[in-house]
Amino acid sequence: MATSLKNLSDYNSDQLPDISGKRFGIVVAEWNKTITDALCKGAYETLLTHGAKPENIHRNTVPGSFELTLGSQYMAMSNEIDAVIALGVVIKGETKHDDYICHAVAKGLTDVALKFNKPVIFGLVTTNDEQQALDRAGGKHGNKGVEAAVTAIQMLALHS
Ligand code: DLZ
Repeated sequence: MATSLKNLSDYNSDQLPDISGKRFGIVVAEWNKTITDALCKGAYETLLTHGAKPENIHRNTVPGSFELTLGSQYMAMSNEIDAVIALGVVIKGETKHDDYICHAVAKGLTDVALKFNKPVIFGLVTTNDEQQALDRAGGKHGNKGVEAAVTAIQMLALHS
């Protein structure tokens, strides 16, 4: 199979390729729902801004970030999805749960991407407290959902 590879650095957020025919899956964790909804809104609107059709953007929710891996696999295994964006917020607590979840999700999403040879974007916000998460979900540090969507578009452009 012939593959034309381009450099990721050929693209920036103002010069993204046409995605009008691309199909996206957004998987959103319900823990910290207000914040993950803001990430999802950022990702969804970014895809629309860059030409994706609303009917080509599919959204699924999963209970918590730990479930993002399997939720993403369900999306990635579909022939009707070209790229998956996984969104969650993990806030540090008194125990090491955050470490376990974040490592599992990072490894899991990597495995899904390689298994299905599709972009599966790691849109997990991992912070020490809720304010830091809000700052990254449309606050003073931007919106990681937007970044995740741009990354998905960039990755799709690498493999045409
Ligand atoms: C259990 C748990 C905890 C303590 N914290 C978070 C969190 O900050 N963010 C998140 O998305 N999910 C959390 N969860 C839930 C786990 O991701 C998972 O849903 C449960 O352990 C069930 O597998």
